[in-house]
Amino acid sequence: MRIDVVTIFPEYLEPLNVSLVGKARARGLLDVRLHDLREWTHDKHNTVDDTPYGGGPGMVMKPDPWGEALDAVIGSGVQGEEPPVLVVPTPSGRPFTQELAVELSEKPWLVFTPARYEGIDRRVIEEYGDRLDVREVSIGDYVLAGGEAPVLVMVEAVARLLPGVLGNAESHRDDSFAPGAMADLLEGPVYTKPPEWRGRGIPDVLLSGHHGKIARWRRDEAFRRTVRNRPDLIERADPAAFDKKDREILSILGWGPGPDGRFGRVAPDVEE
Ligand code: JE8
Repeated sequence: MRIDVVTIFPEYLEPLNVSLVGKARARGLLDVRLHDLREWTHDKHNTVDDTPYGGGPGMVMKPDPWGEALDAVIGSGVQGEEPPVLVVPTPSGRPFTQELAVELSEKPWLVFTPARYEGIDRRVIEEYGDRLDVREVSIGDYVLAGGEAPVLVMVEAVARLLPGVLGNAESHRDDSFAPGAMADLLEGPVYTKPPEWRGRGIPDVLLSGHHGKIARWRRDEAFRRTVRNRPDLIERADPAAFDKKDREILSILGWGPGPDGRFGRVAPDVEE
C-alpha cells in the first residue's frame, strides 16, 4: 500500500518511522510519502491561510496550495492504476471505526490531508470529491488542534491490517476463539510473570490449565468490563450471540432481555 500525507507539519508525522508502521515501511509492505504543503506556495512567507469569508474567528486554509499539492501527488500515480482514496480528517466527519480501517486497508493508495486552523476551504473537498473517493473522517468526539494526530491514528489502524505486517504470534485473533469478537465485547484483563507482585497474585483459574474454564472466565471478565465501560455495546448486540452462560453472567451483572429480546439494565448496577 502507498500512503501520501500532505501537511504543514511533516515533523509531526515522525512517529511513522517507529514501531509497527516503521517496520512495515522498512520491510517494503508500506510506502509512506510525506509532503510539506508550503512547497506549493509561491509567496515570500509561504502563506497557507487567510481570513474566513463571512467573518468569524480563526483562519481558513487557502485552496490554491492544496490544489497544487494534490494535483502533484495524485498525478504522480502510475497511469492506468487505481486513483487514491482521499482521507480528510475533520471533527465533522464520519466516525473512524474498525470497519472503515478494514475497508481502507484493502485500497492500494490513500492520500491524507491533515489541516490546521479552522480547516480547508470547502471548494477543495468538492473539487476532489468530483474526481476521487473522498472520505471526511473523525477519530472521536473531542476537539484537536489539527488533523495530524488523527492521521497517525488512522495509519496505524490501517497498517496493522496489511498482509504480512503482524507476526504469527500477534496475528489477528480468530474471532470464534476470542473472549469477545472485537466491537462486541471489550477485552478482559491480562497477566504475566511473576506469579506474585507486591502481594498480588494471579486469578487461580489462569493457573489451573483448564482451557474451558479459562475461556469462560475470560468471557465473564469481558462482560464485566463491557457492562461497566461500554454498556451501549451490550444494548446494541444481537442477543443471538449470547449463550446460556453469557445470559447467566449478564443476569448477575443486572442485565436481561427486554420485550424485543435485546439486553438492557434490569437491576441496579453491580459494584466493581
Ligand atoms: C482540526 C479533529 C479529527 C477530531 C481534525 C482536523 C483541522 C473547526 N475546528 C477545527 C475548530 C476548532 C479547531 C479545529 C482544528 N482542526 C481538528 C480535527 C478531529 N479527525 N476527532 N477532533 N478534532 C482539523 C483543524
